[in-house]
Amino acid sequence: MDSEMRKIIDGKSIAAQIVSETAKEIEVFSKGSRVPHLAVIISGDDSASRIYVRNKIKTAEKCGIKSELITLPDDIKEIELFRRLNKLNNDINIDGILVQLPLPSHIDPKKAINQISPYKDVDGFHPYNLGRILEGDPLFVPCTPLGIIELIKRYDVDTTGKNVVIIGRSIIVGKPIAMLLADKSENGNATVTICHSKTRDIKKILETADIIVCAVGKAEMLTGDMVKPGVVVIDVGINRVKDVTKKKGYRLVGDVDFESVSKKASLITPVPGGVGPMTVAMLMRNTLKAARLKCKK
Ligand code: BQF
Repeated sequence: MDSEMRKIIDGKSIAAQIVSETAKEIEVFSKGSRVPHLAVIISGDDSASRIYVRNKIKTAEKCGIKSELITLPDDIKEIELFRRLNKLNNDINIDGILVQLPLPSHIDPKKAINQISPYKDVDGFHPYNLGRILEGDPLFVPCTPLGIIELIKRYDVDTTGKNVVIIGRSIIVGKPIAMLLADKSENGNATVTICHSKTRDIKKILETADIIVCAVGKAEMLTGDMVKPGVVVIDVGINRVKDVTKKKGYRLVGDVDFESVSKKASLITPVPGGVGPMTVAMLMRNTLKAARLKCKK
């Protein structure tokens, strides 16, 4: 493998490895108990969401996780969605519950997530689970931050005392990954800066960055002139850009301009095939964890 290939983080193959490790663990677990069971709720016809849900169910199958897809009409009443969630919470045969976001605009996603039992919350979006990250004693960590930590671990990226700059402050990625990397833990102990749309002089801040996590949802916003040589770059973005040469009429790009940034980075995640597959792999781990949790109760 030449050096240009070595520096591209292969999220796809690490994720496949994790899926096969998890499948083995589930095989053992299932013998003493039963197959872990995941419920996935989707409402609305967001085309990206449908692809994501299909990925998750296919991957669950590979792991030996039983999954149940619940497709609700996009004009579903909030109260009806809550009733469904409550039923799943009380169903002893369900280990993990996931509500695919975005929900239709008339439903408040925070209220919906609040209805999920924190012990079945395999996406880790419930305030209880987010609070446990703040406490430094996480239970369910959101899958994307968890996947990023796992990539950092498997690529032996040392975070102790390093300057990490996170671009994006979302509750699903930016804020949890910031906490995890700053935590007193094996893959933490970093000095973390969170940047966002109101940050002044982001270029000045990026000059200090040993590691950059880019999670803003703006196609190719991070360019080579903004990073220092040797930087480790984690690209969380998945953006569709028009491309008439493609069958679908679009292609996927990250928040990072791969072409220019990869020339300066020592390690970089591609899009697709970087963080994305890791997100799905971590969902499998969280589902097994939920099944194990239930056994203890
Ligand atoms: C890849 C997601 C934004 C908003 C809601 C593999 C996925 C994506 C990319 C995937 C994502 C992103 C998911 C690749 C699930 C990750 O090869 O690069 C897998 O399925 N994801 C989601 O469920 O909701 C999202 C991103």
